[in-house]
Amino acid sequence: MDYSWLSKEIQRLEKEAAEQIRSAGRITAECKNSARDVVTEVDKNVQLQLMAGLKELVPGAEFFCEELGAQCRADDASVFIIDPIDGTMNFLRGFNHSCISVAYAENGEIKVGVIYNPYVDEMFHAVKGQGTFLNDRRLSAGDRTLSDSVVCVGTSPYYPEYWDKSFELFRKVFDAGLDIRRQGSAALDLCSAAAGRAGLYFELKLSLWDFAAGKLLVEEAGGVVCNIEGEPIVIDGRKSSVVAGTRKAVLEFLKMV
Ligand code: LIP
Repeated sequence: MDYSWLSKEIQRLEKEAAEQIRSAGRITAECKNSARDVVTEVDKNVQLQLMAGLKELVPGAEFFCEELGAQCRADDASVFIIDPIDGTMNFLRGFNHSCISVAYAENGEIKVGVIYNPYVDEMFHAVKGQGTFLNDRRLSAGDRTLSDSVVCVGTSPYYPEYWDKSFELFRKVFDAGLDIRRQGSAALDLCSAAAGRAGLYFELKLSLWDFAAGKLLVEEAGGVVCNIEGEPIVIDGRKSSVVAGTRKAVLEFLKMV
């Protein structure tokens, strides 16, 4: 089945919903599990707007979303995986570096990934088997070695048990590569890897909605995505570590882990 039509419709819905991000005035937030883990009314309203539009596109599809309570199984027959605002803290504090991320999966296989950064009007999109695009330009992850790479890193801020290991690895990749970037949006970090801007990205614990769409973008751009053990990531709803980038950089990184 060709999912190009669905990708185009998701792009349309994300651009429409992004108006809420662009026009947000004074933003209030509530803490979820910690002061670091926040959600705003805009997150919730963007999610509601997306769900209403997506339901029309694929009747009967289920939803696995950051701001929903009860979740379906992410590997059900037909599932939209949504992060309404990835980089919520960036949004709340005005860093202008957040995005909307939607993936569509069937039986645990991601078929469509769409990530929109409204601040710079960058629409990253991929349909399985058809390549990755930034707006209308085809992307390649490239084949940089780690020593020739800028590395995006994530701090897993909601999981203190991962902080020591994360910062130990940050120093190792800083020494091995050109520099590191902590941008605050896993989905946009994966877009950076898909576009060849970053040769490597890793984060030791993420939710499925953070990486579902970006995983397809990197893979369709010729990059590789795995967990910190170097294993394939199973799309079943569980949280996971994520390592993504060029094959050379990922293999070099996994050796140092
Ligand atoms: C965030 C990610 C970020 C990660 C945070 C959080 P949110 O997503 O984009 O890279 O470090 O733990 O998952 O919560 O802003 O949608």
